[in-house]
Amino acid sequence: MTESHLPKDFLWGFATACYQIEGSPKADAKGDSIWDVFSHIPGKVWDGTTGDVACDSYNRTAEDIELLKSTGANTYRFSLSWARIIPLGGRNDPVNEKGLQHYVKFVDDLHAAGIEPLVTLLHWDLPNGLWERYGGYLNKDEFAKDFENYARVVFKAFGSKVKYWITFNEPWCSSILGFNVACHAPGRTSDRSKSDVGDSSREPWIVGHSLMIAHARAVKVYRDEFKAKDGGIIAITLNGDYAEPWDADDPLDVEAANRKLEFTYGWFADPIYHGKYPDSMRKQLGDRLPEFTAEEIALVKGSNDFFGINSYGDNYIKHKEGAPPPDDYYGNLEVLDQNKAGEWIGPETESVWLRPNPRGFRSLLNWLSKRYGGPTFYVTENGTSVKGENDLPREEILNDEFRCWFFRGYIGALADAYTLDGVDVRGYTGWSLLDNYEWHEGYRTRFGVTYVDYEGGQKRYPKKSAHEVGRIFAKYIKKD
Ligand code: PNW
Repeated sequence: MTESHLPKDFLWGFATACYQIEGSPKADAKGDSIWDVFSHIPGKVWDGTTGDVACDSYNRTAEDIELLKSTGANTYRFSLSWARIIPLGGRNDPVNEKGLQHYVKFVDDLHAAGIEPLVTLLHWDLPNGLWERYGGYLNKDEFAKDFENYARVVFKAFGSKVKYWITFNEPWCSSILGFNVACHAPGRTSDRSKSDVGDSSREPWIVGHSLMIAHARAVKVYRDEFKAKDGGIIAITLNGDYAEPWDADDPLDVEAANRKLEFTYGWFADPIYHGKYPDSMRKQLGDRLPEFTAEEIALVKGSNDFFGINSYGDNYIKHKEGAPPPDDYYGNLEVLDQNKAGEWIGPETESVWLRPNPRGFRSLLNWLSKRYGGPTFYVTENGTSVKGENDLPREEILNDEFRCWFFRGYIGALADAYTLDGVDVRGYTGWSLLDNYEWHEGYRTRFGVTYVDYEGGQKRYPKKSAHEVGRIFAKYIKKD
């Protein structure tokens, strides 16, 4: 029997996103993002909190780097705040050197600590200036031009210091959660009990299309103007959990499970790897799903140097009968936690949408690898919340055996996918380095391997998992 392993030069570490950890929303002339605005609207966030302070990471970069070092990590994934770099966001708006240099210094400090930076250009916090000016992602042409300009400013400032770039984090969330479910900024939906504005049947698909074009344009800029001298690679990070049939003997459930993966991953990955949207999406959405022009698809096809994936849990999928309502975004199916036999897909966590199942993660990597011709994968997020964690005394929070179990299972599944199935995976950043602002859930849901005491001055306390992840990778990564 083969012992599962990971390659010698494997990158591993932890991930964060700027709005979730930085705080200091006005520091050094930063502009507002749509999340600065959204989080301050009463009723949008479960505990009424905002990211105004969060983990105070904007003022604690040295502390965060020390923390990373203490875990043994060799990689850190973080995101840049576009509104710190170009406060109003647009291509004719001024660049804010202070905001830009904050991140250049951070990257220098990471290198000095022996940590490879993996940089996300946009993790949901669109400059509010662009939202107000032309509706942000709803205006494909304006948005793509402004994103391209922002990307160029950043590529130029960092040069060869950054070798791993991610254009967007999870376009699925920006589109569906922001323009249909409305739990994320800017909170638009057809559901008039939640918002006066929005069209869930059309806007998410327009937003997704804009994000694809903007991604592809930024990639083209990097390849044409920077790649030869700076030597980095660039891609988009997609999210989605694995999907298994509710009744494995029902071909309609088997088909529905596959369709769910098409509606999450395929929506963005099919155009990049196959040059078109999935047939299942075109069939259900018709002309509500935008068409690529010949010029657009030429730009989008092939626009990934690697496949970035964020995945957490697993689900059982049951097909639905009849025609789907116009706001359906999963492909006319039910997403369930139990199968026909009543078995749970995995244990409960603090997140209603997350039930871990390591076996499903291995299956997901195989599904993606097979469908997209064996690309190189970087897992850019994977982790778990813990049911009731926030209510426990600190000593018990620090002994997060459940999270350790999660990482053992998932990293083991990753090593199995690499060794036994031939999935080409080269890196992994766990979510997250720190407990942080879990968007509309506020601070109650904790994903960190480090406990952050929000009442006690944002002091950091590493949990057991902060060290366990390193021990797990030490076991799998080849030494010679
Ligand atoms: C990711 N879902 O979001 C994000 O990239 C992080 O910023 C976030 O903190 C983390 O996961 C944990 O939630 C997701 O409902 C949020 O399937 C929700 C879903 C998926 C991803």
